[in-house]
Amino acid sequence: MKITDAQVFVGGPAKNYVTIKIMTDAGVYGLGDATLNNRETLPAAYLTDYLISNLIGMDPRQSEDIWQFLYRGAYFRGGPIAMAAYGAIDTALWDIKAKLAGMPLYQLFGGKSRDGALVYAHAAGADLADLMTSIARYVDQGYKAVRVQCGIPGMPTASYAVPETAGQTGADFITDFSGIRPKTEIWDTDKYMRFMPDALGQIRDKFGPDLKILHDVHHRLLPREAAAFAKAVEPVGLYWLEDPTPAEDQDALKLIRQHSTTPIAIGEVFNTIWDCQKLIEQELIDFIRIAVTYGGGITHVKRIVDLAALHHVRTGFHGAPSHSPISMAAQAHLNAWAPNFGIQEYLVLGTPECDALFPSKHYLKDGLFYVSDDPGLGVDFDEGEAAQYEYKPGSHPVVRLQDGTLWNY
Ligand code: CS2
Ligand code: MG
Repeated sequence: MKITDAQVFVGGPAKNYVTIKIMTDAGVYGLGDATLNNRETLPAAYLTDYLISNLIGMDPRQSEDIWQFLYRGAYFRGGPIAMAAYGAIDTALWDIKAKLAGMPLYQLFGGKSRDGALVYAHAAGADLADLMTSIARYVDQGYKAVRVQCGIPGMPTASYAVPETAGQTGADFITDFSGIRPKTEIWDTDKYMRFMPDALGQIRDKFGPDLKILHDVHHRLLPREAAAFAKAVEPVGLYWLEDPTPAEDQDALKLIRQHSTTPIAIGEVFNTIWDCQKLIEQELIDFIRIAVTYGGGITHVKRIVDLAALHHVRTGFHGAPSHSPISMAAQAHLNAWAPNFGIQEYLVLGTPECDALFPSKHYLKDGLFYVSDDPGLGVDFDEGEAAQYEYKPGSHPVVRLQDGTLWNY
C-alpha cells in the first residue's frame, strides 16, 4: 500500500485552517491539521515544499517509521512550524489506519475509558459583572467547567481574552485580520495582582463549590509574583491556574510549588516531549496542555500522555479556536482513551460554515464531548466548501508595560 498524493488547503470561516489530505492507492484518504495560529502559511509551505514529495510512495500504515523519518530525518528539528507539519501528516496516517481497520480511532489506542469527556468553555467580561453574566450563560448551557478572564480596573487597555466593552464576546474568539502588524496591549501586573484573586473569590461565592473554575495568566507574571498569586487564590479552589509564568525557565515552577497547592497547567506552546519532560518528571505541573496540532501529532502526543500518567499529570489539551475540527477530533479520541484524561478546552466552532467544511458526528452535550463512532477520526473535509476561502493575514497583539517595555503576550 502506498501514498499516491497529498494536498494542502489554507483557509476557512473566520480562521486560516491548514488542512492536509493524504491519498493512497487503496482508495482511503486521511486528514490532518497543521494550523499554526497567525503563522499558517509556514507549516503549509513546509508541507508542500519539502515533505509531501518525500511521502509519495511510502506505506501509510508505517506511521511510526514515517514519524521518525520526519523528526529524526530532519537535521534542524522541532519548533512549532515543523511539528505542526509533522503532526498533520501523522494525524492523517492514523486516520487512514483506523479507516482501514474500520474502527473509530480510540479503539486503536485501547478503547474508551469514558463516554463523555469533560470540556471547559471560555467566559470573559470587560468587568466583573459582565464576566458573571458570561459565566452564567455557560452554566445555563450545562457546562461544568469554565475558564474566566476579566477586565482589570484601571488597566490602560483590555488584556488577553478580555473584551473592550461589556456584552462582547472574548477578544481571543475574534481573530484580527487587519494585517500582520500587531496591535499593542498595555499590561500592569500590580493592578492585576490587586484585583484578580478577589474577583476569583467572588466568582466562587456566586457559583458555588461544584463549578470547575479555570484561569489563564497567559505567561504574564514573574516567578515570585506567580507564587504569591497561586497562594492567594488557594481558597478559591481553582481547577487550574494556567501559564502563570513563561515556561522557558522551568525551574521557576519550583517556587510556585513551594508556596501553594493550586493546580498548574502548562504546555500550550510546547512542541516536543522534551519540552514537557522536566515539568512532568519533577511533578511541577498538574495538567499538560500540549496540542496534537503543533505537538507532532498523535504518535508523539500519546507518548507524552503515557509519560504524564506515571507522574499524576493529567491531560488538558490546548483547544483554542485556532485548531481545526480535525486536530480537535484527534484529541477527542485521545480524551476518550487516556487513563489520565483531565479536561479538554473546547470552543464551539459549530457555525454552519465550519460544520459544512468539516462534517462530523462528534457532539457536545451538557458540558461533555462525545466522540463519533465512525471509522477513523470521524471528521471529513469538503473541498467544494474549501474553494471559497483564502488566506487572510492576521496577528496576535503584542504586550508592553506602561513605560514601553515589551512583555509576554
Ligand atoms: C490560549 C490561547 O486557549 C488558551 O488557553 O492561551 O487562546 C492562545 O492565546 C492562542 O491559542 C494563541 O494563538
Ligand atoms: Mg492558554
